[in-house]
Amino acid sequence: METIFTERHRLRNSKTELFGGQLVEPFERPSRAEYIIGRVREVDLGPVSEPDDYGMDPILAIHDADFIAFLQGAWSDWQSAGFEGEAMPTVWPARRMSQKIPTNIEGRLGYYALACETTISEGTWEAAYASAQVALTGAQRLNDGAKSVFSLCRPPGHHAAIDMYGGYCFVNNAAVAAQHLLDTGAKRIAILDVDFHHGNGTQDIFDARDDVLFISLHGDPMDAFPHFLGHADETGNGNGDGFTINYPMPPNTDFKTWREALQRALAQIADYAPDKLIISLGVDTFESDPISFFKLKSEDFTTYGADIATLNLPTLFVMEGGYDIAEISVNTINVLQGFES
Ligand code: SP5
Ligand code: ZN
Repeated sequence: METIFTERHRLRNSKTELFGGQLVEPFERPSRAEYIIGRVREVDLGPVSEPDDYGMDPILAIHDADFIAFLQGAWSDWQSAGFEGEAMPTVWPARRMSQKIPTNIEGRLGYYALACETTISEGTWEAAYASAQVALTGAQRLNDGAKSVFSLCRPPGHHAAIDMYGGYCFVNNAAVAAQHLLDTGAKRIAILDVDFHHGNGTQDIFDARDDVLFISLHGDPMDAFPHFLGHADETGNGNGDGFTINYPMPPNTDFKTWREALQRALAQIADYAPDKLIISLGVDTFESDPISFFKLKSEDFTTYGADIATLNLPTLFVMEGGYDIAEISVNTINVLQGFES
């Protein structure tokens, strides 16, 4: 399997995350991608290629233009305001307040953030842009006839909504890739999100559409981030009614239970008969992930990679989360090797 990767991910190197009331080293850090690309090379998964540059249009096909302009200017605006630390919101347009977009950077941060653990730092936009190009290049490889591709995206994307960032995500890489496939001939795309966290951004983007089936397996939002989306009764709206499917699961869910949800999801994808499949691949379902609560073991990742392959669809794997530094590379590559076995 070919891997698409760029060192430009290192431009996302924030120093702080708000966690437990303290500023800590971010869980989403450059070494994540270095471990994964190291394992890709160690097991000789296949060639590693640089992304091509598809420009801004595919990003603006998914995200609100003012939101993208905000991301592009946020670090500079924050510095101009004279702040010493990294950019983070402290106020939100909460219930019954005005939804007018402020001009001031502190107001704009609150307007566009869905969470404040994720700071914006120098290079964040440049890395997010490059990460989207990694996803786009992988999607185009499927168009060119590849059976499967691994887009080693960093920063991740599935929490990024039409006009919101957070959860370590800025641009929704999987959604940008899906739209590219639709704009280049596909009629239907399925996105299966196996990251521990609900893919609220992807759900938001395709909520009212029937040309993308979105299915997510995740920690129940009653207990897990992002807390405010991902319930089982969210099934899509308008034309999209029935094309969003959520499988929230409780703390300590083991592989047997998780795999039952996966098998149901795979049957639903087969019924939908998409032209291509995108996997939002987070490995934070691992039993010792530091911020999650599922109990998958390393060998389970191989098993479910093989399960996904039974769909026999052209498949793009887009990297999302996974934070147990020592094990994420093994678990990620286990999925890809299981798929190819
Ligand atoms: C892409 C992705 O996986 N993003 C996840 C972002 C989660 N950020 C908030 C984490 C809050 C975790 N609280 C867990 C407490 C564990 N005891
Ligand atoms: Zn996650």
